[in-house]
Amino acid sequence: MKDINFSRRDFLRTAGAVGLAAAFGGFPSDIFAEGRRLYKFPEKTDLILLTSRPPQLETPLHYFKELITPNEALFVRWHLADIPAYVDLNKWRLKIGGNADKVLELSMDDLKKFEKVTYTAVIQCSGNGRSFFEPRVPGGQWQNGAMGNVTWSGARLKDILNQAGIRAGSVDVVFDGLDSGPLPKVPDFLKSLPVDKAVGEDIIIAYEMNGGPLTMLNGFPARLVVPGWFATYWVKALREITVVTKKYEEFWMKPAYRIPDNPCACVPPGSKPGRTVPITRMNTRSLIIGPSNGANLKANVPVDIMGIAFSGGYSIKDVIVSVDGGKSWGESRCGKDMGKYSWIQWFYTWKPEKKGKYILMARATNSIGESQPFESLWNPSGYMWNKIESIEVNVV
Ligand SMILES: Nc1nc2c(c(=O)[nH]1)N[C@H]1C(S)=C(S)[C@@H](COP(=O)(O)O)O[C@H]1N2
Ligand SMILES: [Mo]
Repeated sequence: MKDINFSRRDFLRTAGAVGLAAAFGGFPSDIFAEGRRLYKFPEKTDLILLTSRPPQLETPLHYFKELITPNEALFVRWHLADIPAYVDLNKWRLKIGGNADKVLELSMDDLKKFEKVTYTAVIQCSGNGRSFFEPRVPGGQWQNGAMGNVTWSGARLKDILNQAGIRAGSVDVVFDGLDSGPLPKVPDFLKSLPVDKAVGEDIIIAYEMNGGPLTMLNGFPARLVVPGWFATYWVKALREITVVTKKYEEFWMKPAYRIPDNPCACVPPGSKPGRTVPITRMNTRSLIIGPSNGANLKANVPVDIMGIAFSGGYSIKDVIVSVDGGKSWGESRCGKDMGKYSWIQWFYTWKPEKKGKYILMARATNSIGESQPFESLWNPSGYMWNKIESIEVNVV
């Protein structure tokens, strides 16, 4: 691996020169994971760097051996270069307005007066796994680390909207964060939910992740959590919520973050879809976390194959495992059930008898029968990757 000529001292000098914005630059570490150099950003551990401005950081796979992803290891994805580097809670207010009876301006203390709801939910970028699509698609070339499993706490969005009093004729609820882009070139990152979805029981404005405050890069002081749905809706560093009477279709809802409007959300590789709809619920996925791809195992020694599985708000029914490239399958044992939005760990004990190369595969099915395809379902944005993953190990 060629070393890039960039010391920490150089970095700090560069950071000083470009001012405050660079407070959120990272610096390169000497650690590599999966052949990629890791970078260290404020409040985060060494993560895989996709871009630094805006920060896009991927979690190395070995963190997924844990049921819960630590705050410092959770992936980071921002779209716009100007992201908040500091928020003064004495001044920060979450404004709720639009087609409502009253305008609310909630401080953090106000937010904490609403009933506190806690659950564990997978957060996953729509483009997780994008780098595996063939033919390649443009966008962040994520491998499998644009996801994590986090215990979130916060106030129900429904309770807050009820306090504001949604008026008749409301259609969408629009969410805005503290980040901004170089307007008018890049539109502000605004996302919307249909009103019916927004008042759902489980949607929260989270002010805690894993029992602590949100890290700056993961949306301090508060973010939307839409469990079961892709993270594009989980607007970070919330500033304003607006109830609107027309379908909201600005840039980040249309044309961005849309999938082909058909049951597979796919089109023939290389082609363009006719009709599209906003991406919403996550599909079913499983991953093999251990042993790692390319590992050497010993013949006649039992090994616990371990992985994770999750789906968009429906529990995992089973995860089947193959150690012969998909010819035969056996059922794995699932670990502790942390609820329908969490991932579940699975285990499969295998004693390879003969030396040689083996292809290991895992396939999850959720409680409503949704599973994973043997061939990838292509779409031009590289969303919803959930092809059955396979890894190769050597028995020596
Ligand atoms: N304010 C704001 N919120 C945002 C985004 C953003 O660019 N700005 N990106 C969204 C997308 S696409 C993803 S994948 C998640 C990433 O959340 P994380 O950085 O906490 O992992 O944040 C979502 N919320
Ligand atoms: Mo994303």
